[in-house]
Amino acid sequence: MTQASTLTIDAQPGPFTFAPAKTALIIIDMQRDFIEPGGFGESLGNDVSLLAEIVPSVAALLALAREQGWLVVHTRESHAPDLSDCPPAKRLRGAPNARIGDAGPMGRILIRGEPGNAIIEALEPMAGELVIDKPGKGAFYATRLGEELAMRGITHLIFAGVTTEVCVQTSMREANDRGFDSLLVEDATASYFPAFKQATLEMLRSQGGIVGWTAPLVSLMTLQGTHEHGS
Ligand code: TIU
Repeated sequence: MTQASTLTIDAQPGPFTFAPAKTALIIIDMQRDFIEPGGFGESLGNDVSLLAEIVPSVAALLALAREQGWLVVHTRESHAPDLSDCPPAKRLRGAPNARIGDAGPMGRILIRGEPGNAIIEALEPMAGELVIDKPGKGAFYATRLGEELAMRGITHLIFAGVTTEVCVQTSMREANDRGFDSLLVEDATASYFPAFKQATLEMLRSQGGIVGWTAPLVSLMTLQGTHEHGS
């Protein structure tokens, strides 16, 4: 298969140009803990239905990435069962119904290997895709993500997932400081707070793209079926 060396899509604050062979889709934390009732998101007092609404868009984006041959990376916010990678400041913050590590209806909250920590069924990772367990909000902090991307010569990142202003924004800012060009897919990300999502989209692309680009899914879907098949 041969591919166009670069592609350009409509985005804000301007066109986003990327080389498919050097691009990764990063799907942030589409795990049951955040999307389904009974997990970490709900324990913090949030209405999780707002997040479930984006599942079809993220699934369409994931299918496009697979068709186009982009590297696919799934992240999960998660901690070791002994909580050795969970700072007390994170566990003790606020007054949730259940804290990280406590038993919930989907197993221990935000703990690696528990049912609630799994990526939702509609977005299940395939063989060959990377799954990165991250103890922080950012996908680069205390993970092997930076090395995995460097090893593959990845320069451009397309972001989706939850929540827009917490783990997605933190990861995109970490990526920016590491020299990646990043684009956030507007309707493939969600927040428990719609106003925070909107503010995040605007701040990321402000000042000429101070953190990166944003685009609706339809901008990317124009690529569907466009890659060239050759020898
Ligand atoms: N609470 C919230 O909005 N988000 C998180 O705790 N983690 C992620 O964003 N994944």
